[in-house]
Amino acid sequence: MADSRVLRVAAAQLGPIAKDEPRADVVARLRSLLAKAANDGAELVVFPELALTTFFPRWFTEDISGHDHYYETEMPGPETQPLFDDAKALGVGFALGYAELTPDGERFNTTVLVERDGSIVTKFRKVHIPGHEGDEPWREFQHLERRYFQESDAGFPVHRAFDGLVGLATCNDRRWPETYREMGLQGVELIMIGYNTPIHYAPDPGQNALQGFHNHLCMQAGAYQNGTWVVGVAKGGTEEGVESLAQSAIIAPSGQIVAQAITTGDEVIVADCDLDHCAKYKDTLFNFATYRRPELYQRITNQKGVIEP
Ligand code: CDV
Repeated sequence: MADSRVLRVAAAQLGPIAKDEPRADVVARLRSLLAKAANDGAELVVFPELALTTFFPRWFTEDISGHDHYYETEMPGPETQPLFDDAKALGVGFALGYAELTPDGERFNTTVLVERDGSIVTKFRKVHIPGHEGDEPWREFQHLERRYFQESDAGFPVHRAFDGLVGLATCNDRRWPETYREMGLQGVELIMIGYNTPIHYAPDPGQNALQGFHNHLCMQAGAYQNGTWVVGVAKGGTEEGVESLAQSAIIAPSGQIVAQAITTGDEVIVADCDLDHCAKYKDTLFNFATYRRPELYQRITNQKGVIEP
């Protein structure tokens, strides 16, 4: 491990990506944000979920292959290779969300994590897939992630990278306490999360006004209860008529927000994340070995996660 474990991290928030915006133009935007972050001294840049395309799950297609052009069949591929080259040249790593189509025809909502030398640390696939699978034209706009992506069964592994223990989650994953706890139990020190969160929630519009609150609530609680840094990065603004939450934030192990985006567009925010700061929580209030007692309250649950009588 390096002497100092202060990692300068950038959250590279994106504004809207138009349906017809060429991949090359999007990559140019990402490269410009990466260069700005590197110029600000960042060693790690976190981009949002599905950062290469518009949020295409809002549109129904009978034949899923009609959306194949939104997916990457290789990472890096010819159009994304420049980002990897920049990372190596600038000595700055990144996390980038994209739609993945495997050679077997499987579709995942994936994030690639790249080290400062341009090498791939891991590819994380989203676990909690929200929304619906069938056509629901009554909605103002649809959220068809369950049509276009399958759930990953690989959970939330933690990786030795960036001189610490780091992990990933994607958008809806951030609302579930077990996401953070799985990684917390592995000693995670920094969790990277990209998101696309429409302000309008069709199943219960009463939640619309609370989107910003819920976004920070779950990430701040996850950080605090597991003594870890959390970097939450939005694709915000109004994309193809749909307004999405911005408010990207870098959160300390205390649960405090130490940096927050002030726009709904392309914006870089940075914070010095001292990975050693995690121990202040992991070794005291949240010393799992000493205080955590799941054996005193855990019950056997069935496959649906329901407690058996
Ligand atoms: N991309 C997402 O996972 N969005 C969900 C919305 C649909 C609720 C989210 O949890 O933000």
